[in-house]
Amino acid sequence: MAEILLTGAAGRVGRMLREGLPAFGWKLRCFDLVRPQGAEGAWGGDDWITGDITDPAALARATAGVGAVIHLAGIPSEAPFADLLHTNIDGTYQVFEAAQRSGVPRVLFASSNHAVGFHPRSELADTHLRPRPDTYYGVSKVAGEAIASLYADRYRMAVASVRIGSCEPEPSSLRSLSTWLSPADAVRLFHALLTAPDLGYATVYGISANTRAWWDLDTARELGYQPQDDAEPYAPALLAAHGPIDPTDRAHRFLGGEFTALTEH
Ligand code: 15L
Repeated sequence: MAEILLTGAAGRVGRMLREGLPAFGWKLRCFDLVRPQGAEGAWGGDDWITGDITDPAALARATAGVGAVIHLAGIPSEAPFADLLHTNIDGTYQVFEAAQRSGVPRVLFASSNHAVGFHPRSELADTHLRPRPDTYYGVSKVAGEAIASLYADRYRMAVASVRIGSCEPEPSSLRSLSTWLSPADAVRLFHALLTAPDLGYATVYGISANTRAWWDLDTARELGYQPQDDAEPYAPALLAAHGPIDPTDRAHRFLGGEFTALTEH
């Protein structure tokens, strides 16, 4: 199998994919601002490139010869607009541009549920929801999805925008009973998207097979994703600690939960 470039490899989701994707046969090349302690052994030498996600020269080196890019790098929550413009929007443009110049045929972009976070949570949301960001962070993910779509159409690259829910070891809130993406399912989802034969351009939600899911997994399943986890076994303990669920609370009224109340200037 070809080597895969993982940007944002030092981050939370990056670490999960670093730990899980090799078991599916993938060889990883990692990219981040820093090389985390403990990553020296398995990720020594040329397998870990340190650099800024907006640096075309570093990205040219990082994308040379890889079979696909998983682009996770970015600021993961609300921040001043200028910072998001630099790291998330320009960074995503630079990654797609470097991938295109290096002839990389497939790029998987880590978008977020916060691209559509201001939609009220009424029924199971499909992947055709219009962008409705809940934060400047959400705006940066909408922009990233637009860049991803452009590169798919203009250069015929296989591209997916993955609107990740709450990717954490265990569901940590009542909201994440609906939005959880287990680490093992995250690995299954990215593996499916790396291997899907007719990807074209796809938008998918990144969650586990949660009984209380708010987002439709049909598109992801059609592309080969077979989630194995469900947040439901964690419900009794979470409900005992925080419950019962109040549907008028923003955490449950909007897809983006409490992000809809964040402001940052
Ligand atoms: C995200 O996009 C964030 O990166 C993550 O930290 C969580 O807040 C997640 O969304 C979520 O909605 O739970």
